[in-house]
Amino acid sequence: GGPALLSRFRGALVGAVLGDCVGGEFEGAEEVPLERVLQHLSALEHEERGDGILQYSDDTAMTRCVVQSLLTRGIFDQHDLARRYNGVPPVGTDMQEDPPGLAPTVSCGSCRFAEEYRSAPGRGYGSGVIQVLRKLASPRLSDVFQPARSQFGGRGSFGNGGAMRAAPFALAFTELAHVKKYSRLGAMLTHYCSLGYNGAVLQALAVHLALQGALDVPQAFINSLISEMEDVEAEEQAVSDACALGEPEFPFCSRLRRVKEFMERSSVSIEEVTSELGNGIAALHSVPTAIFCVLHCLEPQPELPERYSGFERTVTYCLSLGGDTDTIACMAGAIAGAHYGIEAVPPAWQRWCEGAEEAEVWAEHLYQLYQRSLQGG
Ligand code: R7I
Ligand code: MG
Ligand code: MG
Repeated sequence: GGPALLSRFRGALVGAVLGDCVGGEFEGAEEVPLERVLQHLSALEHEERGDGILQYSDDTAMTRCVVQSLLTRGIFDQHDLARRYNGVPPVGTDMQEDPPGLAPTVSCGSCRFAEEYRSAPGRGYGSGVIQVLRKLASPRLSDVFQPARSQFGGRGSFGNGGAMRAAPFALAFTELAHVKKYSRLGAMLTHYCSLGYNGAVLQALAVHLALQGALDVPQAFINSLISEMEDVEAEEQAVSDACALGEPEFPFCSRLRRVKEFMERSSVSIEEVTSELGNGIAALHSVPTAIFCVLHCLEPQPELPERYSGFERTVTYCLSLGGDTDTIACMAGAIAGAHYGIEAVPPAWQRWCEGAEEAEVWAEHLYQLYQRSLQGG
């Protein structure tokens, strides 16, 4: 039952891009009246828009690196991915040509990567991650994880930059163990702290489960996430990072349990969500929040327009939390898109969001890769 798998793939990637694009408007805002969010979104329904296209930020720029690396290499390749993050065309690849398996409409030329790199500050990258990206450009670098490891006094970043680009790992790998392993490594290239890369694992797991239709039974969905993360967070590094940063043991699990408590309540205020789950740039303060947004909006909300699809409700709710709105909406958009499918994603929004069309193409190619993998090829 539910949407076809290809529709879920398209929903996940287009959903992530739209969340990033529409969420950018409120990034960093402390309080966002719902009225303003609804105004911002209804402006997308007009044929003409004075403000023009909504541009994507680093969330999408880095997601596209993950997608293109996975598609070009057909496997996880940390060296290829590191170069893409940084904007340097991978060595030994003639980047004037499109990689095998990619439609010519997808621009993969070196100009495009360089463009991504040059526009880095304008795309709103985290202040720490820019240093990592610069170091990844060094031709003398042999250990691609070294720059990330040396961040923040040697502990690595706990920002949500690994999690915001984790969705494609759920679309490229059919097996749960692979989704966990590669989303972790993909994040570790910039986020070496377990509180950073485990956020990416959690986000990839949520998308993976949503693709299987697991959100049809919300309680089972959150229980699966908690039990998977109990495993992930039992790792020695996770235990010592949590202790060093003054977090409780199993920090993601404890936030997910809070999500579960919220699900059982008849009403939860925005203030409770932002103070207890968070809306900040740390992965711990945003990935469980994004998951909550999806779960909370599975049912119609009295304060939202009745005609809104579940996807629209989810993104609207994310924006109304304020804080790191582009990233929370990007992550929740990916999960919600995987659950509801592309049919729930409004075409009007897609028209005004940069990168939405390209995300459709990524989805189709990742779907083909996924199907080949299912068939054992
Ligand atoms: O995580 P990252 O890529 O940033 C992603 C965010 C998203 O909201 C994007 O939309 C964009 O706006 O930025 O970038 P990092 O620089 O690795 O981490 C983000 C910020 O988190 C850093 O600039 C720090 O302020 C903070 N931070 C830390 N602060 C102290 N100690 C991350 N890790 C640490 C830490 O270990
Ligand atoms: Mg951003
Ligand atoms: Mg952000």
